[in-house]
Amino acid sequence: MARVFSGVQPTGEAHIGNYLGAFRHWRPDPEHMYCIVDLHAITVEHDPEALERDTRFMAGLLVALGLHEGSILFAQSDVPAHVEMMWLLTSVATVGELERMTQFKAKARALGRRAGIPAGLLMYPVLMAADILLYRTDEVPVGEDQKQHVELARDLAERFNRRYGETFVLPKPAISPVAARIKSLSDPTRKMSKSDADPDSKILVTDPPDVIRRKVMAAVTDSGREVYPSPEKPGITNLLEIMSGFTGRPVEALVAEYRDGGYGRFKRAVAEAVVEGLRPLQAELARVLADPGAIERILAEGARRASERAEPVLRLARERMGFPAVRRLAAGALP
Ligand code: AQP
Repeated sequence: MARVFSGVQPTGEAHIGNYLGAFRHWRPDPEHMYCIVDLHAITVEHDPEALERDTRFMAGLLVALGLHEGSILFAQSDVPAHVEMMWLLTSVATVGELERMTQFKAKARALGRRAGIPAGLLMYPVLMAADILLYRTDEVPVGEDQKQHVELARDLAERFNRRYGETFVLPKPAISPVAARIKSLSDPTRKMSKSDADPDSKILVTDPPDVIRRKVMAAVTDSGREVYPSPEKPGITNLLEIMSGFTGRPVEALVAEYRDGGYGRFKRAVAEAVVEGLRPLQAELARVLADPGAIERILAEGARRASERAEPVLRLARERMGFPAVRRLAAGALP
C-alpha cells in the first residue's frame, strides 16, 4: 500500500484550483495523511486571528470531504517533529537550490526588495520536505505548482541517505492529468491563488451560486466566439479544464458540444457545472463548521496519531546524524 501525504496552507479560503488540483484526489485511507500546514502560512506576513480561523476552516473542509474517517487529519504545528526534522534537513539543502524554486522567486518578486524577503519564504521547501519525509511517504498528490517542491524533497532524501545512511523513503509527486493548474479568471496566464488580492480572480469553494455565475460570466476570454483549447485562448482553455474537472467529461466532448454556440452559452454551462459540483460539499461544510468543538477533537486525535508515526523516523534521522537517543532519554529524566 502506497503511503500518501499531502497538505494545504491555511492562507485564506480554499478555491476551486485547490479543490480540482488537490482535494478531490485525496482519499480516506489508513495509509493517507492530510495536514493543515499552518507553519507554512507564516512564511509571509500574517494575521494571527486569521490564521487560527483559516486553520479551523481548512480542517472543517477536509472533514466535510470525509478525510477524517480513515485517514489521519492534523495540523502541522501540533506535531513539533516537523520543525526539528526541518532543521536536520537544512544540512543537506543549499541556498542556491532554494533560491531557484519558482514559487520563491515569484513571491519574493511580489514582495519587492524594499519590504524585505522573510527567511522563512526561502526555507519553506525544506519544511515541506520534512512534512513529507517524516511519514515515509511514497506519493504526494499535489497540483502542478507544488511538483518542484516534492522533487526537492526527493533530492534532499537521496542526499541525506547517501551522506548519513539509509533513512528516508524517496517520495514522488502524483499529479492529476486534468485541472492540475487552474488559472486566474481575471488573468488566465497566472495560476488561481488564495493570496491573489483580486476576489474575482478565484472562485471560492464557499461562493454562493449567484457569485459563481457572476465570476464565470466576467472571466477574461479572447475576442473570438469558437470554444476550443489553444495557447491563444488561455481563458477558454481554463474554463474547459474547470468544466471537465467538475463534470468528469473529457475536454474533447465539451468542445464537440459547445464549439459553435458562442462564449455566452458555454460560460453559462461552466457556471452551472461549478454550482452543481460544489453544492453537496457546501451543504456538508456548513454542517461541519457549525460544530467547531468536533473539529478541534478531530485535530487533537490526528496530532496524537501523526506524532506516533513521526517520532521513530525523527529518532532514526537524529541517530544517523550523531544525536544519540540515549542522551535525549537521559535529559528527559533531569529535573
Ligand atoms: N491553481 C491551482 N490549480 C490546481 N491546483 C492548485 N493548488 C493550488 N493552486 C492550484 C494545489 O492545492 C493544494 C493546496 O495548495 P496550498 O495551500 O499548499 O498553496 P499553494 O500551492 O501555494 O496554493 P495557493 O492557493 O496559490 O495559495 P497561496 O496563495 O497561499 O500561495 C496544493 O496541492 C496545490 O498544488
